Amino acid sequence: MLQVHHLNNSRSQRILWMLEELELDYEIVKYQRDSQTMLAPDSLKQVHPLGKSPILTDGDKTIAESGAIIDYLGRCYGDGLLRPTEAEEGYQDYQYWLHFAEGSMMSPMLIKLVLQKVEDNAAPFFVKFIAKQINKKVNQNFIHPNLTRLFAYVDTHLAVNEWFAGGKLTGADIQMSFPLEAAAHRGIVDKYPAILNYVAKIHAKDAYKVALEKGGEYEFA
Ligand SMILES: N[C@@H](CCC(=O)N[C@@H](CS)C(=O)NCC(=O)O)C(=O)O
Repeated sequence: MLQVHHLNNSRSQRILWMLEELELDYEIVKYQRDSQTMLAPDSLKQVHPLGKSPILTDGDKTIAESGAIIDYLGRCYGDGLLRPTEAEEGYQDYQYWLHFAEGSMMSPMLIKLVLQKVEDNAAPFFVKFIAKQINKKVNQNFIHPNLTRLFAYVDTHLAVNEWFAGGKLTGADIQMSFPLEAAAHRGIVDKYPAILNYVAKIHAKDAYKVALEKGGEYEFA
């Protein structure tokens, strides 16, 4: 039986969506973030040494990294769905966006989030003041220009393509859902109508809704 080691409010929500799209039987093992640190509980390290979610187990196989899990499910269980073959149009785009989500999109978003948390939690006043100045400079010189370029690029792609790869829903869409949902939730893509439409479109899908109900707490939907 396929098992998803699922952390609340996390990237593993997209694995549940993928499994629902493929109409597969699976079991969810739920983990709860620490409310202060937001880290996963140590018990997740017993499943995989890094203790990050998602993790998929399939018999004696343990697979981590959401992109690798999505590709594995498409390859082993897709039966022609959600993963173009090498011969099909869209294969290269599928690979590209599957890697782009974590490889290019998530890093500046995470740096932005971490710096903001450092600023918010800094004390006393003069330390907070310094943290604010550092945050402002890094945002101005690095994060903002990078995110603007990345979002504009994604928005341009979505303005002329219904899905990320090959004209139909693939695992690349599922992988891209998390950074785009997180960005929409934080209000940092309000200037990008194609991204906002896309997020609304995936949220309207039946399989997405079922996954959401099964996964529980997920603040980005
Ligand atoms: N690139 C990895 C990232 C995994 C990751 O960082 N997961 C987060 C959840 S969104 C996590 O487990 N955080 C809890 C922790 O680091 O303890 C993937 O896409 O699977």
